[in-house]
Amino acid sequence: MTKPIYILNGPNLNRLGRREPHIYGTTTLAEVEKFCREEAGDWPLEFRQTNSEAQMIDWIHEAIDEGSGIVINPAAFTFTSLAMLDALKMFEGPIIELHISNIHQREPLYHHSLVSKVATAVIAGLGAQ
Ligand code: CA2
Repeated sequence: MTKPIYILNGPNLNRLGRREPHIYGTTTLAEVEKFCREEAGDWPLEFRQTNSEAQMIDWIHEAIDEGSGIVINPAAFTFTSLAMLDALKMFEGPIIELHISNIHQREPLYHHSLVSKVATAVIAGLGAQ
């Protein structure tokens, strides 16, 4: 059985496309999910968003048991959550850290990602695409 890729979206990303379009664009998270499913074809996806750190950690645990890969936009948890970092460290497959904006072009508090330490690759600044 093909194991799903977990596409995990962190806090406030449910508001995507509705606020700060100059930074995050006008594409909604529902549209991002649609693009991902079109791209994935028959490959199963678990596409999720949460505003809760505990929920995000529980989903990473689920991915450890059942997933083939993780694509994660941890949003603000990127910079704050050692608990999420510890959970990601347990995942044995590829982890893609993704940010819609280029965090390195932004204010200094957005520059130091904890997640990058465990990410296989990092995508930042390509917008919803
Ligand atoms: O660029 C990204 O994808 C970020 O992960 C977004 C986070 C920010 O903390 C990271 O530095 C970079 C913030 C997400 C806020 O989501 C919004 C969605 C719609 C409108 C405003 C904010």
